[in-house]
Amino acid sequence: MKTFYTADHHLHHSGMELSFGKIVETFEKPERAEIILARVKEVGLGPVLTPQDYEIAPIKRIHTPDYVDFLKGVYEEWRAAGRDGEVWPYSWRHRSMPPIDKAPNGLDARLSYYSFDMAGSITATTWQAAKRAADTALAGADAVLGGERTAFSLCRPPGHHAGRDFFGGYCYLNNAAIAVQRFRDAGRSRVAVLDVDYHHGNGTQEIFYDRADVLVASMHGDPDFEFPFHLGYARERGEGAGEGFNLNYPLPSGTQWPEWSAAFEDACRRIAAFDAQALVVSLGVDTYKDDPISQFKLDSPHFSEIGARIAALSLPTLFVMEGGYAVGALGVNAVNVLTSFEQAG
Ligand code: OKP
Ligand code: ZN
Repeated sequence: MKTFYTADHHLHHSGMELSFGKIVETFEKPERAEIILARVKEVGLGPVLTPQDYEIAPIKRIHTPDYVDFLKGVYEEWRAAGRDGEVWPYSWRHRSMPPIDKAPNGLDARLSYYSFDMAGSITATTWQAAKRAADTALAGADAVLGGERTAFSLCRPPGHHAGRDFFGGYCYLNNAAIAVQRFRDAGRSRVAVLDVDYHHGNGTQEIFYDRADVLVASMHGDPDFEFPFHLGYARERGEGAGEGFNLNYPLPSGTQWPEWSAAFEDACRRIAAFDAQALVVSLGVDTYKDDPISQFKLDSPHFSEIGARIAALSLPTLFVMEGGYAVGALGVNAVNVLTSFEQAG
């Protein structure tokens, strides 16, 4: 299996985050990608390749032009306003306030408009890193389109919380969604997304919610207690033409393998019935028992089972890296999915 990776991910590093009342080193740190890369090399998964520069067009197939311009330029605006440090939003539209239909003018107001939380900041080079993560996803999609059975896009920062015009949850560009659209634009008529990250992929859901050509299935911590909250309930099944093409499996805190794998099995069967021509896996391994920000109880061998079950779908499959914060086991867990997928070939 080819791995796509670029050291440009180092260009994004929010120094800190606010976690349960304490300012701590961010969990979404550059070391994460290096640990996974080291494990890819250790097991000899296959060649590690640098993605080309795809420029902006494939990103604008998913994200709005105004959002892309904002993300590219906001750090310079921040500096021009006489501020240093990192760009942080800090306040959002509450349900007691009217819905917003266009971007406000002020810098902080626009920061609020184009985000939903302050999990991560925007640094001087965040745009470049996010852009290269999107390139990494696109290169993986192109490898699969070129005839590879599978590929691994070792993206960082992750993407599944980013929507058409917003960042949040450590995510800036939705790498998996950008790859999905690449498959669609190359003529694959139906594409499935299987999001196994611990958190609900609210961005991916929003992007494809009204579309019947992309089936999105996600197992995650119930939004009644877990981030990103408010979205990810089972009742959200898609709208308009997309009705029935969004599948959520919210699960309780403490979920173990039997319950997780039952939901996963149901999702796999629904994907098989969808008759997809490509599969994009949003590969988060923060379902691991020792993950510092998550509440599920999967163990390292379970990630091998996940890979084998995905292989049994017999679909051209792109793995796009999302979350996973237990740095001690992160490489093993992520690569367990990939090696078992290959062995189950
Ligand atoms: C991104 B991905 C801990 C709260 C963390 C943000 C979680 C983002 C997860 N202090 N909140 O889905 O792994
Ligand atoms: Zn996650």
